[in-house]
Amino acid sequence: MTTAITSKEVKQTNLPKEKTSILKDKFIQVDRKDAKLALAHMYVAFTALLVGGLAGLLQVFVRSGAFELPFGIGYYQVLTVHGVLLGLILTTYFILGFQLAAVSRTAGPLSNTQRKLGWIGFWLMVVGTIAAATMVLLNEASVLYTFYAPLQAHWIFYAGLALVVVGSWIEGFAQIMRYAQWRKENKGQTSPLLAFMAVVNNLMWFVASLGVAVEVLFQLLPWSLGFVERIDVLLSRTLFWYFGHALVYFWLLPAYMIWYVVIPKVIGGKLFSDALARLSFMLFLLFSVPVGVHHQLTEPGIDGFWKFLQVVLTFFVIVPSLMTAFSMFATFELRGRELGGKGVLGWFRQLPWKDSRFLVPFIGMVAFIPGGAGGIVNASYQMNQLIHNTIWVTGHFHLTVATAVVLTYFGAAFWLIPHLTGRKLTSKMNSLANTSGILWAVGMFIMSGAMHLAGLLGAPRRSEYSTYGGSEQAAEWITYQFAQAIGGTILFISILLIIGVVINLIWFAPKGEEEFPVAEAAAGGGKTPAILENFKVWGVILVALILIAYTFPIFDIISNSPAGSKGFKFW
Ligand code: HAS
Repeated sequence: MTTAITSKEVKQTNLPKEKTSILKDKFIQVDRKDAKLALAHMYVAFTALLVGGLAGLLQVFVRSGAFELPFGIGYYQVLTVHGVLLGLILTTYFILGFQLAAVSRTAGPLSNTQRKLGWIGFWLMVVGTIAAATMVLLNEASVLYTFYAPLQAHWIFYAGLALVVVGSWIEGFAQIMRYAQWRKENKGQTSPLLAFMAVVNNLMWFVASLGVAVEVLFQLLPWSLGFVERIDVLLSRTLFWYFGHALVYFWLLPAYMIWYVVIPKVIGGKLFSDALARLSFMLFLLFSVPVGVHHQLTEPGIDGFWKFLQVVLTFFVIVPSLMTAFSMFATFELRGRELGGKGVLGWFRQLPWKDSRFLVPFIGMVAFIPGGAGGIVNASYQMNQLIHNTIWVTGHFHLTVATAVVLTYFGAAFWLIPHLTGRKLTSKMNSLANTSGILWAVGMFIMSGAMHLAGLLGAPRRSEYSTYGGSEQAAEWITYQFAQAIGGTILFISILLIIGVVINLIWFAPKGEEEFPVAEAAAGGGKTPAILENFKVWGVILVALILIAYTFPIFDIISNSPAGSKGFKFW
């Protein structure tokens, strides 16, 4: 069931070439040794969810003005725990574990060397996570998840994050090796879609994380170690956002893998178009990096022309998401009509609303409609002046990463974890999972809605509760802050339910088999053009775009660099 299929074996089947893609389904299970590695990632990811979620609950309580943190714990310390654990740790571990399972499931089991690399990467990440987390808990690194200079953390915090990145490179490299091996053994054939998508996401991650690696190694580490006294703040932020915006697509693409490939199978349908899915991933590879300056539209020191150029490129990166929306609607409608749905919306009722593998990610998709629309507002040069650094932005990313993305991850965990542990999702756990998704939707609607509205009234983000000296404007925000606390509490209850389901699926659910769903492409979708797998062509365009978008701004920043700033610790 899990042995690699060679091109010789493919020939022996005497199937016409265009039909051989069905043979990819020979791997219907993740290899048991690979499953162990994938599962190790899930342990860390869901521990991060619990602790990070608790930190989030404390935060909304503090911001309501009705609660003070005990034992001298600082607000910014808790905010750093929340952002780092949920934004960086939960996501990175889930993504790498899921992608590893997806590659093993669709391209075949990893070789011993590839798996060993996977474990080395995993343990490096764990060591790095523990080092960074210890510094945050000791209150030596309350610099939030963006670790902006001139806030200065202990050097061990930066070194820990660097280890997480290096570990993730090694793991990503192992996945790419397995994909390359598949292509070598199956010359001339279209590769399994999920494995291809995992490779694109890893490549994007390599290219993007070079920015943060340079920032950490050449700026933050020497500065925090005291080798240099001052830091060029604008350069460090530009390098961070070169990485930071692609980071959000590194989170998003695994959710898209699940939307494109898994969900159609869960609902009993087909993937709308293999070529469209690959094209959208290649467009993400091209446009997710040269757009980071849209996070710096209000910053002095970057010429307006370059800001404008990156805003234009940002509008290009919206296109693959619109393609994805189109593809998902088409998949749902085709399947709903196949099941007998009539009229304009009759197909909608036919979808499997009681299946948590579908419902929970679906809630994520719906949330991405206002989440994405908010992103378009943010990216609009003039409107950004209104919302930048307000809690509107926090509302935006709680709809995107903290709903669209993570609800899709959770929906996937509900079949992936039992698939890896050899257990079954029972109907009781399925109902609990659905309840958690619905609670999440309610909690997030209240919390994120209040954040958006308060942001429009000028409430700042990244800030502790304050009446700002009894100002009238700050008084307007308090009702919304209370609403955030109510929404946040509902979200925390949802997290507890999710953790309960996950614990059941790891240790207590009945033994059995749970499917790793992988959809086939619909007939009539056409043959996938080979150019979509030609990484050299796309790589050249990517490098050209990055050089165009970043060479002059970075040259400008370095050549007009001021004296730089000393480090600050305000906590
Ligand atoms: Fe964003 C700030 C622009 C997407 C995350 N973003 C952030 C920050 C985070 C974040 C974490 O231009 C804060 C960073 C910080 O700490 O400072 N964002 C965009 C744009 C998009 C976008 C243009 N963001 C995301 C995604 C994220 C994410 C995805 C995480 C995963 N964002 C910005 C900008 C800022 C920003 C500025 C800086 C603001 C500032 O000034 O600080 C686009 O990619 C969005 C495109 C998406 C769509 C939606 C398509 C809809 C789909 C769902 C279909 C639904 C179906 C369901 C099929 C156009 C695909 C069927 C439904 C039925 C009802 C049947």
